Amino acid sequence: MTRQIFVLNGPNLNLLGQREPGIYGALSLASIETACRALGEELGFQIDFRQSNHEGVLVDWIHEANEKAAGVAINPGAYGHTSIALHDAIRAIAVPVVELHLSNIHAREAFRHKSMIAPVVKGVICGLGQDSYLLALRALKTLTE
Ligand code: CA2
Repeated sequence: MTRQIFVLNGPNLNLLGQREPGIYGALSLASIETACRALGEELGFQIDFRQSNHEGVLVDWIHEANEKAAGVAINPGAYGHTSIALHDAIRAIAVPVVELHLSNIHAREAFRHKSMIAPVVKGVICGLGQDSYLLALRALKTLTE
């Protein structure tokens, strides 16, 4: 059975590969999407990969995931550090959510050490670049079985 998985990306992640390769790697978001689709196929997932710079759009997509998807992998970008709205949205849905970050947020500025959504997700993966996305999908495989 093929399950749909939402892979959601927050603000500024559309800029990946263009700047700050030392922190985020040289890959573009499009190439990460391609890798997610390839692994998704292997795992029996149909990947719905999206990015928005707008907090409310991410909230709407989390609600939509509860209707249409078996699980969510989310890189909330900087909203992960600030957004009570994302916390509440994730808390309100029944499907499993995995938080991920490309960089190791704990090895960076103090303001990145706190995640507002960490208490309401199944697990958090960070610091592994593109592999953070792929490991989140592998975790969702187990979580949705
Ligand atoms: O490490 C991650 O994946 C982050 O979620 C990325 C966010 C950052 O605010 C989080 O603390 C950690 C920022 C994404 C911005 O990406 C850029 C890419 C290229 C140039 C500038 C920003």
